Amino acid sequence: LIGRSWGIDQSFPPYFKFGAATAAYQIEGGWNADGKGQNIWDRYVHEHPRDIRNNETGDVAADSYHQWREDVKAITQMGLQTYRFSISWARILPTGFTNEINKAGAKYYSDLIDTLLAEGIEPIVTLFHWDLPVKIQDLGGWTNPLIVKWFGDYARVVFTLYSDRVKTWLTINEPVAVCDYFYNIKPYPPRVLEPVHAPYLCNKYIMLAHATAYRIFEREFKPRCPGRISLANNVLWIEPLTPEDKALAELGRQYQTGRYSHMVFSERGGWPPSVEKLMLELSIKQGYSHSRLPAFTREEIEFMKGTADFYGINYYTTSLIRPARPGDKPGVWFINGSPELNATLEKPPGAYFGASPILPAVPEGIRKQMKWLKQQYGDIEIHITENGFSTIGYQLDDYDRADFIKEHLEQVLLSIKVDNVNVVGYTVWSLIDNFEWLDGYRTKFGLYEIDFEHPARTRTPRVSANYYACVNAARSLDIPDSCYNKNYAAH
Ligand code: PNW
Repeated sequence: LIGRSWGIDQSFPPYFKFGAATAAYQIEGGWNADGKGQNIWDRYVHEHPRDIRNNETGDVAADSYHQWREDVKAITQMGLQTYRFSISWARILPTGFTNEINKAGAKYYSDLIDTLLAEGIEPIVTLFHWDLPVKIQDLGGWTNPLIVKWFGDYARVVFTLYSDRVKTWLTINEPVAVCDYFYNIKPYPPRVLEPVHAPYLCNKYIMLAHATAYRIFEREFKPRCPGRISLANNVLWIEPLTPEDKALAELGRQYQTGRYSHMVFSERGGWPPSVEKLMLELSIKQGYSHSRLPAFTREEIEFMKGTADFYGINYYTTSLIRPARPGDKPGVWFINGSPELNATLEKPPGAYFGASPILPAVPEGIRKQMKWLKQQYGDIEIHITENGFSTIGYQLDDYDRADFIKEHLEQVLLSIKVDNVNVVGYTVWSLIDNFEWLDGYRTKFGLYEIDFEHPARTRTPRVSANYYACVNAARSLDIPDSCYNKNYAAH
């Protein structure tokens, strides 16, 4: 069939997998259930309730710790092939360290995995989606080099528990958010405002931690339990505001994506050369005797090279870059700019907004980003690990979310069929409404609505769930208008 738009065949290749994604702290609740330890989000929402919209917390969230069978039902109703979820480090290791393994926590994920597999759904498991155990944070978190070993120890426990059944792994969700965002604004755990050194120390050790988990998996588990492992990078796509800003835009991409990819995916390894040079020159000018971007040893460079079996991307938005002008606010990188690049980011005209002011929708960006990744790192397999649209308040008629998914999947088809990019899967953010970090429960991302007033946290499919189920059943975007009806998935 020839599709209605773009003049290309609207069907997805047989190997392409549709799925949906969530993260532990955002859905589970059960924050102190059955011996779970505390993580930085547990501590933060209790100690600084006013920082979060309506003083909300993830104490109960969507209650997936108890209602997970309802999550599996939703995935089954839509007929999805994959479910991406994350494991709470402190639920498995209450102290953060391996001295104590919480049996109830281990069983929780084991039951979830077994039930998914019984329903024919492939689990995609993230080891870390921002919920660091408090003890590890108090010892310096991602700025302490020892975290590389500690994360490896945690990863080994998880691989031991589940690698017989889980075949796709993601180590870290959006290291650029963990390092560049959370150390740049005070009201975000770990509540350490230190944008000068912390982002770069974190950048080095989080990537070494990723590589360590990969090597442990490769050596100790892969031979008996084959599987694939990578990380999920947030790939804000960056375009020049004017033709003069072309070089700056490329530097911006290296700064955003290269700093979390080059050491793993490039042939040469290490930091992206342009960023390494920039940071060294800048640091010397600022009076430091070394670059603020910590160097890798030869050994570390070799150790990290090739530590991914595919590329995971979380794509939400595109920004335009230009040189900073007097009066521009010092940037929080990838939200509005960067003092290092002396650059400011602007929202592209024509972008359309959901509930989030920082994530306007720009569907073409996902295709451009993937083309760039192929050109930078070769013909690597790409899995879209997050892509989603926010709305406000209770409403099931989310035609805008269905359109958002359609417009992005159109771009994915163009990537596959025109650019010959090897995109193998797509997981929508998010399966269900959840705790949207500082925005509490106001901002909704779910294909399924959660009734947060109801103790059972009832799940109800939105129009977007029906639409997505239909696309998945047809394996095509060329589907009847009736797919926009309510209650399709329930049938
Ligand atoms: C993602 N940006 O973070 C996270 O992985 C999810 O946990 C979160 O719920 C979701 O986005 C929606 O916010 C992002 O500025 C943070 O481009 C920032 C950006 C993108 C994604």
